[in-house]
Amino acid sequence: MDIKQLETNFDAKLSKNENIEPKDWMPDNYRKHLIRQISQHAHSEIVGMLPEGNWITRAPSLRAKMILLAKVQDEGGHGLYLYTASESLNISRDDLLEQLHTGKAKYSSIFNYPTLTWADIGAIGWLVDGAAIMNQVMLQRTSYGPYARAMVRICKEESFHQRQGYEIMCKLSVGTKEQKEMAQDALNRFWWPTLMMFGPPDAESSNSENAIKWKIKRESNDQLRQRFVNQTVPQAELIGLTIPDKNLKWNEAKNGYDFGEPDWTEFNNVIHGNGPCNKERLGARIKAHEQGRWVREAAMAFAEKKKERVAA
Ligand code: FAQ
Repeated sequence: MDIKQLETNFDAKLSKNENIEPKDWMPDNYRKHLIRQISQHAHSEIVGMLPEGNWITRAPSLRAKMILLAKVQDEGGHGLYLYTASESLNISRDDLLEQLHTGKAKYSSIFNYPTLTWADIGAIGWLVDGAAIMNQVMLQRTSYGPYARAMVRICKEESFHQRQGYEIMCKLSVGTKEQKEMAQDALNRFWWPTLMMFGPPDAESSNSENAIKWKIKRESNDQLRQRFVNQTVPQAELIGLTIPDKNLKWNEAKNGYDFGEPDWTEFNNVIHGNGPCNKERLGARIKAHEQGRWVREAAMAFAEKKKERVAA
């Protein structure tokens, strides 16, 4: 089949909303775009384990500790589904991790902020997982089959994570004066970085045009950000917390909130390696990778021996 025919078949599948599968022909730029997005998503999941993992030993009760432990393990699992989906595009796990460790590949900006108090664990579950779900619900219908299927399972688990975080915030809000202040302080620090998770404004989003054309993304960064604000403001009001935005105001005409502009200079600094915890996060990942080397080598040696035994 000549290239024109292959392109026509690819476009026809997209227009019928059929998934593209690993063995299907796909344009090179579609493949590269997916490797970039899916692997950055995978990196976000495993780097995202770090700020929360930091609180496992300090959780305020056994129940809270078990829930947090399960959540952090889930994030590790999400990373694995997503690395596997990336590998189906003909790139090795070693290459993907190399890109993370050398700073060539990004991961979500949000994980470069510190978790200073237990309320931050509530804020991460409520806001960060809430934003992640808002973005990922549409990705269940993304055009690449292995990514779409991974997202179905991930979304189910993220919903539990979001409730876990909101429950922490609810409890703190009806606790002592200090506990309520702690919850408000976590909201103050995590609100704007959470809005940045959706990416730059549409007019500056260099990848969006192709992502929408190829049905990788189904909605734009600004549309999702708006929906997240609309959903989250009433949740904050319900538990007596205040969104730290002077410009937040219900707009009847658009049936949604008007809200302030995140600090995009801060966002650009964070995604280019200069956020509060970038060096610490990357350092921790590289150290974990080095410390796990003997496990990978032992597993490979075992697999080789098994192959030899089967062949003999
Ligand atoms: N952080 O042209 P766009 C989670 C980069 S999972 C860092 O708009 P695009 C679970 C972008 O890569 C959270 N970089 O890009 C969890 C691009 O640079 P590049 C992760 C960002 O791809 C919860 C440049 O800016 N979720 O939280 C960010 O169309 C709790 C221009 O941007 C996903 O990855 C950012 N926030 O839209 C785990 C979802 N925003 O690559 C533990 C899948 C933008 O050209 C605990 N990804 N950039 O060098 C997506 O939906 C998209 O990739 C966006 C960005 C929306 C993130």
